[in-house]
Amino acid sequence: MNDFSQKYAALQDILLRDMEKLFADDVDIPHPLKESMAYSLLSGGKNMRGVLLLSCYEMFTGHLYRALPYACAIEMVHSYSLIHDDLPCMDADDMRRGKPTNHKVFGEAAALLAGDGLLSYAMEVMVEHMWDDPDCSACAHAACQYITHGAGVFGMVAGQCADLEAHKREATAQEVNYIHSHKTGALIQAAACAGAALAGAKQEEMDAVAAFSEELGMVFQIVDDILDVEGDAQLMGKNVGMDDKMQKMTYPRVFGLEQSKQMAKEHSAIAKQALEPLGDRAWFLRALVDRMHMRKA
Ligand code: GRG
Repeated sequence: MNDFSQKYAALQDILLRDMEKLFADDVDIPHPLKESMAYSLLSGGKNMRGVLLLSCYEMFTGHLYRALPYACAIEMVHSYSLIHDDLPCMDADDMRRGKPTNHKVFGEAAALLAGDGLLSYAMEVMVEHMWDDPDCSACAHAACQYITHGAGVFGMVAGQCADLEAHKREATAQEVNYIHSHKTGALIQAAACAGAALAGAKQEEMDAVAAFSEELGMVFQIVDDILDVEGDAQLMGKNVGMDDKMQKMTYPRVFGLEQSKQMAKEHSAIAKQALEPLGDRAWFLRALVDRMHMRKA
């Protein structure tokens, strides 16, 4: 295992242990809500957004101390979005992360509530920790604001809405960029910026993190679209070819497969360039760009 993989696994492990605590035996969430929330949150995803938040925080502070509740929160928001996205009224997917989707196991109503529960639990966890460090409550407030903004009607929810609307007609390149930068990019950028803001990063540092993470979001989504065309369903743990079946507005559909691959390469290079002002401290983020670019799942 190289330094990057070791570091990623270590951060993911710390995050998973913290997320498990949110569903400990003494946490009073009624059955089957608790089981269905935990099923999706702890079901073997990459936890990229949580790891990104932690690594951006650690890059400026050298520790993880205050970042964990926010990393848990962003993973809960991500998990809710996947549960809702898989519902029959949206993408109607039956497999995710190699397992049946939430509504296939718990039923549609329970899955809807599991998503609602994860979103509201995420807000509660962030607000509860807002005053952990009274000297930097402004940092916690900013982190919370990045996450809520990225998740909601100016970010992911707006992107999902535009995505559903775009099925009805041919979309332009501008529209596909809007959809993906909001549906996927907004939460990825929120994770990075929340981590940096919580750490009290200076304005120039925030600018570098924001520029990098915007590009990382693009890389992530373009690769996601490419994998839906030529990825391995077994490796990905979900059905492939779904975008085409549902006539989704994807990069390969609008730009073609080869140009999409070229675009992923270009955005990776710009993402790494944006990290230059941060010097060696950003080694993990540079490697993360490569890993997300080359990923197979
Ligand atoms: C329902 C409000 C609402 C939003 C849904 C996230 C989303 C918006 C839709 C998911 C559709 C999709 C597959 C988008 C592509 C990018 C993406 C979010 C992929 C899944 O993220 P990963 O690969 O998942 O990080 P894991 O399983 O690793 O957590």
